[in-house]
Amino acid sequence: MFEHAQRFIPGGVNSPVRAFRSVGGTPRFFVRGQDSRLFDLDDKSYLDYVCSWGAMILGHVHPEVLSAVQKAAALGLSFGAPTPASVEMAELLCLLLPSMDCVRLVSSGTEATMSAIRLARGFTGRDLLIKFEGCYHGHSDSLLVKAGSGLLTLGHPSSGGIPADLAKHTLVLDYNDVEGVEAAFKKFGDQIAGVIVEPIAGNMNLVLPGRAFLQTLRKLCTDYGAVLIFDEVMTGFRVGLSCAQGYFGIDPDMTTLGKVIGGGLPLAAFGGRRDIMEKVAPLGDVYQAGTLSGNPVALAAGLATLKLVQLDGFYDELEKKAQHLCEGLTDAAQRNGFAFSAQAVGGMFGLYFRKTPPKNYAEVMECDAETFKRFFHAMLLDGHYFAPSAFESGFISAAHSNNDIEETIAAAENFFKAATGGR
Ligand code: KE4
Repeated sequence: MFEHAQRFIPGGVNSPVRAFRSVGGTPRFFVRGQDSRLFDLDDKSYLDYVCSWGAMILGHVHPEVLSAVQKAAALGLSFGAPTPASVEMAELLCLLLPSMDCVRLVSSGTEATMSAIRLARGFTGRDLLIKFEGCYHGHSDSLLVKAGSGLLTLGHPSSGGIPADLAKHTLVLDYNDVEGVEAAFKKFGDQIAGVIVEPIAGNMNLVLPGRAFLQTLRKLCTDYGAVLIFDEVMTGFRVGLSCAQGYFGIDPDMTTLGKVIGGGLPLAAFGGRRDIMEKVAPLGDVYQAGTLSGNPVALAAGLATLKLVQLDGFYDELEKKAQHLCEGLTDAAQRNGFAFSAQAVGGMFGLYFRKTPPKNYAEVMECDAETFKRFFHAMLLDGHYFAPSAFESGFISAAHSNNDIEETIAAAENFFKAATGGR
């Protein structure tokens, strides 16, 4: 199937990470999901720790989500016009995230962050954007930029097709480097339109923000009139009901959301302070639009999902399971002499072939990616599907049972016991 796919789809995949390039081997083609499991073309089952990169927080084919989607679909798939459900979702997001006065719905995280950046530039009349090495915010042009050669030198394209003239308006700093951020604001302060950050980094594997990092971003953006954008596409309703901003008690000026809020269907959002959001067309001169924005069927999946995550104890339960997995894997690895660590926040986790969890991009790069590859394939063969990259976070759903997790820990134990050269 993979060979056949490559005849019609570049690399045989519709998103690069799915091609298994960083772990080698042949990607699995899934045909259905059920609760905590996925089933491939050969009907082999896998415990799913990717959860569609975080979206499937309730597990696959949750009956209440499925029935909401079926009901909505029977009433029409798309109207390209306002619907009551879009107002219900917008109101719910603003209720759950007090930092958001109003919000616009879009269809992907990339659209959300691309729009938020354009808005920050339109609102401030400035061009310069700050992002951090190792953070991923989707694939819009201003975000596919890597750090300049020296410290505080303006960015260069990290992808083909990005004009250097555009990339130079993005400054890439080190995640958790408080001094670096202070120096950047000192040097570029009144040119900075905004700072976009993953408040818990999940795209270089899971990296937690240092105590002062987010507070420093908040203070400097306030002092210099720059827009602080928390990209919570991954952390939003994944780490807790008040997202990462509630977890750390910091209000950004704007927030981007995705994944969980769509319950697996294409739904994302950008929102924030009213004075900023009022710059968006048709109120203001920052244009943004979308044929399927606020799609009624996607809204049905998202609203059904967000209803269920609000149930008492949902996130405590989820985090307990994620921590159980992390502790079990760490214990199995370390007892067999492997340099291994793991950590969980809410329903997302990081596994590292390194003695301690990395605190920044450079430390992430020290993880033993070769051993991760061996771990990944041994677990895949045994029916446990982790993200096919050492530099991605893992996810757990409410459908994962403790037995599922014990099964995964036992499989890992077998790998660590059998694998020679444990360090
Ligand atoms: P999408 O355009 O893929 O919906 O969202 C982009 C995005 C924006 N911001 C954050 C913090 C994200 O994590 C993402 C997407 N995350 C990746 C996982 N590393 C999606 C998987 C993929 O690219 O196929």
